[in-house]
Amino acid sequence: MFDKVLIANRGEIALRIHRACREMGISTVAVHSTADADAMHVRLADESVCIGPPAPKDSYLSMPAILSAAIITNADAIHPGYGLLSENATFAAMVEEHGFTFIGPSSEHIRMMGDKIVAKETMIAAGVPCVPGSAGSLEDPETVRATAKRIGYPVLIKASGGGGGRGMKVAEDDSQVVEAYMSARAEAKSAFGNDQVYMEKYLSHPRHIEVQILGDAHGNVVHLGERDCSLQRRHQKLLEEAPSPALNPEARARIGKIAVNAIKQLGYLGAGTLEFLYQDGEFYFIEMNTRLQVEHPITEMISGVDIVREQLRIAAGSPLSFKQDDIKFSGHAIECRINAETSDTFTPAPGKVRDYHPPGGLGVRVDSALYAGYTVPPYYDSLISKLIVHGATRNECLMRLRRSLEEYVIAGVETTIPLHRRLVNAPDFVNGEYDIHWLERFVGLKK
Ligand code: MV4
Repeated sequence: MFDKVLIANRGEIALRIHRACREMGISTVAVHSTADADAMHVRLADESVCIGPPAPKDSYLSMPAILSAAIITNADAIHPGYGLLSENATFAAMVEEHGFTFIGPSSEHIRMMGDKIVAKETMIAAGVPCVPGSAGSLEDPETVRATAKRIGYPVLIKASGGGGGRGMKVAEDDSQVVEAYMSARAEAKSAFGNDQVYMEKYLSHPRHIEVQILGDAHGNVVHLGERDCSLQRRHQKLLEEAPSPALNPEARARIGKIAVNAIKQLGYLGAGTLEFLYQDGEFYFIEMNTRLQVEHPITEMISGVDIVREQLRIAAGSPLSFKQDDIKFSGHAIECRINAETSDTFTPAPGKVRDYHPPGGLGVRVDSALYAGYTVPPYYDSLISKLIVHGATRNECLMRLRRSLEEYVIAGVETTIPLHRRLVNAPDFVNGEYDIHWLERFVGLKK
């Protein structure tokens, strides 16, 4: 096992990784920008290195700065967390070339899944169900119109370099499809420097269901069940739950098998997530994330598995500490993402936290780097806390979540807590009846 791990991230996820390391007897190195000198992840780490000015491109995204920090502290491995450099194949390769272990999959798997066309082709070859669509990239307007006609309108044009919803265009009929194709290409070119696009049948009311998997260097692959991440606004998730209230035991078993089978064929190492759309009883693979995800704690709560601990074990060449049959799924978990944002327009609202009182008690977990007196800086993501609640049943989980949201005090900055308090009482949510479009309507209807 490693003696020392450098954590190339900030905020709550840097703390989360620090905690797993300390419980394994591993010392930690925090890196931070000048804006984060007072951050909790820096205070808790065994050592810290200032790697640059506030702008992420000059600090948390600077590969030379992070590698230099690893060299001078004599770290063994680097954990990238989520966002930032976590899905940068060049960074993963560079970490390994400098003699450190990248705590994540191979740079080849990161690169493969970063290209959505290659990812989809790979999954089709592995027998994973995908949305009907074009075979690879669309090269000319004639093929575009013929493909759309074959799969049937409405269709969706997606950027191969995209993901997370950027650069998508819907076409309702033949009169719109070439225009949609041209504008998707232009947008993709300027956003990702890659104008490759592909086409899929547009699913009108799916749920977003993702499966957490782990693969080790000894041929073991397990899934840790699914998460329902349908509650999103402008591709920003607000609340996630596990298991999905939309799946019956048969569908759950089916998607678990599909995910494990795919990952075995890929020879994938580390933690990963397969994203699916689920509509009318069918799953359709859309993308794979090759990193630890923000919402991983709800999976930990229902499976009892410490996902970051397993990431560290896998990267060190150890086998997973359990087999599929050892995992006993239990109860229900929900995560509320708490952002420092205005409640009306979701604009970032950084500032000083005057008072801080997180909820606690049985079944309540708060992943946050906040403390009273901390100033939320304006340069980074506005996620400041994750409230994660577990209950024996979905209803117990909801009752506990409501009382936790009642208790939670974050004074001085505006947060999404008031929105969560409304959401957990909305009848559709309480009934588990929502798709990927439901939240946009809910936030639009308020007051
Ligand atoms: C889709 C879709 C409907 N049909 N693909 C958006 C993010 C990207 N990861 C995939 N996305 C979608 N792909 C087909 N063929 C609808 C979406 C979509 C969406 C997906 C998941 C969660 C929220 C979403 C919000 C809008 C659109």
